[in-house]
Amino acid sequence: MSEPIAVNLITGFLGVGKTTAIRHLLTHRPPDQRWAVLVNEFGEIGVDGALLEDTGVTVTEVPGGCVCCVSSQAFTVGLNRLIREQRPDRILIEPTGLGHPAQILATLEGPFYRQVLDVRATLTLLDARHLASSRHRAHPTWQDQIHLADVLVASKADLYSDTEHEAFAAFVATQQPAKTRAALVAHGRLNPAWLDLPRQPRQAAFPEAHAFLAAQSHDHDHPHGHAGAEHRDWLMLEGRGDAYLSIGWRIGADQRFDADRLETWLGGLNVDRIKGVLHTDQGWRAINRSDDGGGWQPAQTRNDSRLEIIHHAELDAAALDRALRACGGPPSK
Ligand SMILES: Nc1nc2c(ncn2[C@@H]2O[C@H](COP(=O)(O)OP(=O)(O)OP(=O)(O)O)[C@@H](O)[C@H]2O)c(=O)[nH]1
Ligand SMILES: [Mg+2]
Repeated sequence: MSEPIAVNLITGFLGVGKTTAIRHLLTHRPPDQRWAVLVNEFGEIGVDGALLEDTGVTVTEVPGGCVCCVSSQAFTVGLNRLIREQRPDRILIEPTGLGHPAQILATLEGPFYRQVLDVRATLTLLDARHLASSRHRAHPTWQDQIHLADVLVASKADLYSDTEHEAFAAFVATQQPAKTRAALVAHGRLNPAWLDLPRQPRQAAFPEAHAFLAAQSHDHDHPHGHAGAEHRDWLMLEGRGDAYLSIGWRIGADQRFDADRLETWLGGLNVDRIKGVLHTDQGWRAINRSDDGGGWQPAQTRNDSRLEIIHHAELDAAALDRALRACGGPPSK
């Protein structure tokens, strides 16, 4: 029988730097090993796969909310296919930043995968600036992700003040049981050796988190749990869950946007998260913006444009769709 496949969860709240960290870890994979990535995105469209496209590593996407409450079947189908087709030596799993990782761990460690997977340390990224934010600290998902961490990483450490460094150290000292490792990391430069640390068994500390998410994720429960306008070359999908809202588009590549107009429009939007890869009059361009800003980068040619907007309050989908169309898309019907 072949060796079990090493698996790690790279978890943490929305926009905290998980995909950036995975990109870094992938560049440190041993040359004789095949690694694969499974991403479960909150948004219905899925952009992280496109953002990792140039790494040369196969990325399987399971879009549409938190896999635990929602599409655990989509998750296992994606995982099984990945195992069968890729036969990887290691799988890095990025659960949605608005997801509850306990159920994923329970699935991975359950009887079905016992012979196949070797679940190692869970690496949780935390933005130490959120330690002072009651909206984050009170969020059951935020708490649960940290509780399940074996390695707790304060990400984006290049942006911290001394106070935030101290707040992280004090927070780490309160953790029970103590974390296997804790570290401040800038630009996703996680130590690849952490991936081989063992996973400490931990019960989900917050059963109420699951109940909260199940209630909040109601719209995702249904296989078509989204409102959307579907045309062949212009698909818009809305998702809702965990007290957040997402609006995403998938658009045929023959649609070319005006890069300057896109930049002005998205630059003026006051939302938690924007990410996308779009075909523009200045070529393929990627945007990945969280609280800290984050600009445009050149991207590889693809066969569709993708954009996701995520926010913790209501979004006007029709107005956003009109605004995107005004950046060079077809007029609304
Ligand atoms: N300054 C700084 N920016 C970072 C760092 N890590 C990530 N970012 C930026 O933060 C934004 C979000 O990074 P991602 O890696 O996409 O975050 P994520 O956790 O995968 O986001 P979701 O999958 O949407 O939850 C991007 O604009 C990154 O460039 C860091 O260490 N320092
Ligand atoms: Mg990501």
